[in-house]
Amino acid sequence: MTLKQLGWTPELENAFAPHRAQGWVPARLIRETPINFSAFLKGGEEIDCILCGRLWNAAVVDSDLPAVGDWVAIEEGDDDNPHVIRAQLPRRTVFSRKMPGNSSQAQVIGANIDVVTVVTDAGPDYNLRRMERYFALIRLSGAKAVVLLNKSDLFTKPELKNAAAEISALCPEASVHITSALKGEGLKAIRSHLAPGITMCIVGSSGVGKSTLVNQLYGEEWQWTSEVNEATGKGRHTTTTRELVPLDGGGMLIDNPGMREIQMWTDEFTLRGSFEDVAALTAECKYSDCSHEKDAGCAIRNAVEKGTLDPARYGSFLNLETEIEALRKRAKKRQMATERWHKRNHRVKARNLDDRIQLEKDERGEF
Ligand SMILES: Nc1nc2c(ncn2[C@@H]2O[C@H](COP(=O)(O)OP(=O)(O)OP(=O)(O)O)[C@@H](O)[C@H]2O)c(=O)[nH]1
Ligand SMILES: [Mg+2]
Ligand SMILES: [Zn+2]
Repeated sequence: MTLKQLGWTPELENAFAPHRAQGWVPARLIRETPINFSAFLKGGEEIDCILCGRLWNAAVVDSDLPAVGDWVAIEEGDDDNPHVIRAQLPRRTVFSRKMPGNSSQAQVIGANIDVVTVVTDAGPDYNLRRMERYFALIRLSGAKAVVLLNKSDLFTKPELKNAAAEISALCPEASVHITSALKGEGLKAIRSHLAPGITMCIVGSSGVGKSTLVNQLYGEEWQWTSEVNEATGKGRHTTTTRELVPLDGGGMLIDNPGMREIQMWTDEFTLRGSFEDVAALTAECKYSDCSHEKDAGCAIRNAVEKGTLDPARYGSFLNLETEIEALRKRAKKRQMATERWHKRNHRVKARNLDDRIQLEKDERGEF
């Protein structure tokens, strides 16, 4: 496996020049655990590596830290010394979501992703509001969107066609395919988005068949899959770590654990992008500060009443605004806390002479 097959580009080669001068080698991260990382080197050799303290300290938020899909510079170790990640190369794209829970931080799902494939079905998992959120996050990432309506063996043709049409209407630029991972149907359509050097990140709720698809595309068992719980209709939460899988036919997949929570981690720009039609209506509201709720002459509410705007879509437009406002407040709070922490931390550090010398070296870019 060459670096190019792993997604290496001339831009990365340029960015890597100063690291090569240090004697470090490029590698792509394929797995992360709380204590270390795994990576592919040129030639496809798999190594375990740790992060150097300088990068750890320099990260202001978790999303600054290396993640699966990132390209890094490795100082190679030996029998007594571990391989160490010394630097991280700029990301071409990054697919993130808001971290689960109350944090306003972003969680990186995958770096340098070309295609994000959302797996769902035409039944229990089908949820257009959730799809809207996925599309907003994919737009923000810079990757291409693909949606799979999986488990087609369990649904009728009209059900599948109708679901595909509704999803396409939300995001016309997305490719929507009907698949059955169980029967190996629709694999060709998925493969059409893959090529040497291309990385596809596979996301979706638990039990929709992500790992089954990865196994089919890989050609043998790569990930364990679980039986569906007959009572709930959901698969057990089997995949626990995200992992980059290279395919023989070219391209790479990142299998992910099922996502229980896909929250907005986005900005106003992206929000407008996914609600352009609704946003265009706001210009016709009678009052410029219209809340689109009870105000008279609201063009959005009129559209709902006339039947030209889906009431559910109107609801999620209002919710997204509220969600983003809350996100902004939390982000600001966090920013202030981070600044305070930094000031305090630097004062403590500076009291110690050794640390001060190290700090100055760090600032000069020495290690
Ligand atoms: N009928 C049918 N069942 C499928 C299909 N694809 C997957 N399954 C079944 O759905 C269950 C869950 O599949 P997984 O591949 O483990 O699902 P997952 O998305 O990886 O789930 P997590 O790892 O928990 O996120 C398994 O029992 C699969 O056999 C399909 O196309 N049709
Ligand atoms: Mg899985
Ligand atoms: Zn209005």
